[in-house]
Amino acid sequence: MLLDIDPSSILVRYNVKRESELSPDDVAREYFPEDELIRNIVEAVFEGDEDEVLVALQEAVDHGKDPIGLIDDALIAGMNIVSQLYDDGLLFLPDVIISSQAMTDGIEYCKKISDGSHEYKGKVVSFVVEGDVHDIGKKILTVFLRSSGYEVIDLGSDVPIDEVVSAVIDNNPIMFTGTALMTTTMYSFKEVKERLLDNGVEIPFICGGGAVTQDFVERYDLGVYCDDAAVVPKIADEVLKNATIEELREKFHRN
Ligand code: B12
Repeated sequence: MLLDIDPSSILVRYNVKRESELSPDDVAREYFPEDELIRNIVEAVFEGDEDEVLVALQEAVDHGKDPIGLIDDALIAGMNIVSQLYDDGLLFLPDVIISSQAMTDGIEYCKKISDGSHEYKGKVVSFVVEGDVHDIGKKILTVFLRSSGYEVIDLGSDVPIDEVVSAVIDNNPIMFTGTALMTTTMYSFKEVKERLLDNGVEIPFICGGGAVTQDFVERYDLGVYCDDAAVVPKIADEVLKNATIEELREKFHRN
């Protein structure tokens, strides 16, 4: 009875045959955007081609695209495709590192060519939690804040709790931001918050990054959650208008 079964039809039925024929490039192409100027940047990030990223960015800017807008629309879009394919097991860590470097170079370039002649509206401290090196999201939010006229004291990644607490106390910012990409590291947020409250600091603590959820952040005082770095300047604008932490949660948290 078993001998009557054609194995190749089983592979087709369960899509194994087709999937194994698709290369990462084939899969990525399905995610590339239609706008050619944006697509060239996305593709260059995907390929991890630092030189081509800069060439494609300049071309897009020459055609009227806003350099800061390109961070979200093209550079992050390219990195998101890489992250997706990594999660799906189609790319490996070296691919991710090469693409993230190309994206970071692109962000620096956008920062350089955009008009940075703002007056500071206020000061913000940013950091990635202790034990966590994932700093791409933090770099992005720093660029957005700076390009919106905020002075950012960027403490970097894998920042010890003591250092965060001292920096917030010493710099007296309007708010501070924390990034965590790992479920094991995000608990540092709570300790940072407790140490600051012990020191009488009660400013908004904006938290985000892959592992962090709104549910987690809502459970501690000062915490305001957001999943999009581009929204952080809008939160800062509200803080300048004296919005309370409850009002920030109401405005920026999802129902
Ligand atoms: C790139 C990457 C790396 C790079 C990091 C390079 C760098 N300089 O950042 C390298 C290769 C070094 C790395 C190392 C490791 N990684 Co890694 N990595 C990733 C990967 C593929 C992409 C992360 C990323 O940069 N995404 C793009 C950015 C733009 O997204 P983002 O940071 O989340 O930011 C967005 C939002 O969250 C938000 N945001 C970010 N910060 C903030 C802050 C505020 C205030 C706000 C409002 C918003 C906000 O804004 C951004 C969008 O606008 C993820 C998988 C994934 N799909 O996420 C794994 C991932 C995060 N890594 C993981 C792990 C486990 C590791 C390693 C332990 C090694 C390993 N076995 O893979 C080490 C950790 C070393 C350490 N101690 O930190 C796990 C974490 C699992 C978990 N939930 O705990 C993930 C999820 C992979 C996985 N599926 O297992 N990694």
